[in-house]
Amino acid sequence: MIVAEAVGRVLAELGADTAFGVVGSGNFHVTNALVEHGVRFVAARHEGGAATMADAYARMSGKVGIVSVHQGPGLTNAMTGIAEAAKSRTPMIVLTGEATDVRSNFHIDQDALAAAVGAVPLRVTAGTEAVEETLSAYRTASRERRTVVLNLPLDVQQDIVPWRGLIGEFLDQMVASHRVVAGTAGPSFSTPPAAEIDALARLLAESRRPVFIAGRGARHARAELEELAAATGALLATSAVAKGLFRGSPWDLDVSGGFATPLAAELIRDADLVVGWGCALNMWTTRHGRLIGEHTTLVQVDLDQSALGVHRPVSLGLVGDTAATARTALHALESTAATALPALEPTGGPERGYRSAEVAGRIRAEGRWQTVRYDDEGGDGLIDPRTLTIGLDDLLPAERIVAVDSGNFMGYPAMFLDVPDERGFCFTQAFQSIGLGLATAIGAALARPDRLPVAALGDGGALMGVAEFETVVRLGLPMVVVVYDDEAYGAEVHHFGPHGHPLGTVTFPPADFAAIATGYGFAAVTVTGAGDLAGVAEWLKGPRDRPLLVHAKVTRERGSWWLEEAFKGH
Ligand SMILES: Cc1ncc(C[n+]2csc(CCOP(=O)(O)OP(=O)(O)O)c2C)c(N)n1
Ligand SMILES: [Mg+2]
Repeated sequence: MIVAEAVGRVLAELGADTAFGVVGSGNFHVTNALVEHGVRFVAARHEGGAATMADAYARMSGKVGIVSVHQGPGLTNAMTGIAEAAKSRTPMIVLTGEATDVRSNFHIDQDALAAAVGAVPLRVTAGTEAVEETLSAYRTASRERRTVVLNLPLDVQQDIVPWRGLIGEFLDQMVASHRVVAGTAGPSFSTPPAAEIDALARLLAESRRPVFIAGRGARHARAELEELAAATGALLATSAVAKGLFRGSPWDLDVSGGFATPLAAELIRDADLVVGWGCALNMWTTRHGRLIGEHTTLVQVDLDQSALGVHRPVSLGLVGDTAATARTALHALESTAATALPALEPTGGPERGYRSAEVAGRIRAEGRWQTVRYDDEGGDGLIDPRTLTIGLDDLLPAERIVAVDSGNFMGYPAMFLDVPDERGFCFTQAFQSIGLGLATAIGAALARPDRLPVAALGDGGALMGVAEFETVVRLGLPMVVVVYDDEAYGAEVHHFGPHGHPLGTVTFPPADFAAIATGYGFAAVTVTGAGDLAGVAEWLKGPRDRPLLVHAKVTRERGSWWLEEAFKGH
């Protein structure tokens, strides 16, 4: 067996079931080896799409994402998606050919490229090392939640791997022992030291108005966090990437930060204790700190010591797995006599901590954007994006998986489209790149074929990622792609327009998205008013054998208010 085949086989044996890529000569053999050993290969039309699809697939399936690209330009094309994955700590392996001969047109410093965006550059160096080096790449990706660029030098790819030789059996055993950890890319189950657990339990026991904010590192910890929150009377919120985690709980405030409802913002600001669980507590989640009250005690639980206190100073930082830490803290609270912690307040009926009948009633009445009043500004052939999104929310089945691109429009789908749980929302925006939304929806759709995939894009992001329109059609995905079309890079228009700057570089003539999509094989509906949504209802009733593009011509007078929040971050 040659190196390229061995790498593919090892990854397949470790449990990789889907890989995304664009095949050239430098990754031809490794990709075919993946396929031969049972991995589904999804051909993207641009490597940027492939990397983002794998990232989204990993986020929504819990598996390690696998990407396969050609050396040089194949890798450079994939870089934006790799940067997003690396910043988000997505466990992912990018298999790439590598031209090590400096005289090759394809030669670039691929290690430097990977390192520059926070990915881990690794390499297969020889036939005798190929299995161990591939296992090592997998370990780094899955256990350390890193995005790995695994270089496969062209001259090494043909080396013979002594798989069936003297050490063949040993290698088989090694693969088998790694497979135990391979199926899931989950975190380890470490807990903080007992003294820190006691300190957390004490703060919880003393708090009158605790709020939990769960981030990506807590997406596996719903049950544990809900139990601890119930015992301490905490309200529940998430960062944008964990949206949906507490769906169905009467104490769910939905997303904290720029997308928070006025009620959620008020309740979080009034908390006396905020605990961030696997959540960076960054400028988005805290609205540049404004959601953290002056007298609020801030606590952070994270697997990584280095994540603690980075964005906001915390009174207490605990290193541990979020589920295990919550469970241990609950035990500590329940055995207060043994641990000399203050006893929890007596329950006094259902009321405890922040959980009063009044708060429950307000969450029921005002806890969702759909119920927040607004003045519809549509007319003259343009639909208000809020009316559009609420209309879609009513029509689309609840079992959906929503992916959102970046831009001025992005809050509308993030705020007004409900999702069934944390695997119903895929938000690849750690790098704030536009153009990733459609590929995100494709990766998410393949991870959750039981759900209707919805891609929400701006006109700019849609055209940047347009190559993957063909992929959606070819894969037969029953996807709804919504284009919020303001004929502009609206984010720039609304940021610079009010200051009188010329806007010719960021505005465009009308583009006929319905015609563009139809050319790729989509069904299409153009929406200029709420009545046009009947076309969406009709498509939903039909066989859904072609994806649907909803070309929404949206109002454009004003920027969305979360946009100014975004520009504060630059
Ligand atoms: C790859 C990349 N290029 C440029 C930008 C800067 N940028 C941020 S939002 C935006 C406009 C996006 O336009 P569109 O998709 O139509 O959404 P809109 O803002 O109009 O709602 C641009 C160009 C970016 N974030 N990422
Ligand atoms: Mg636009």
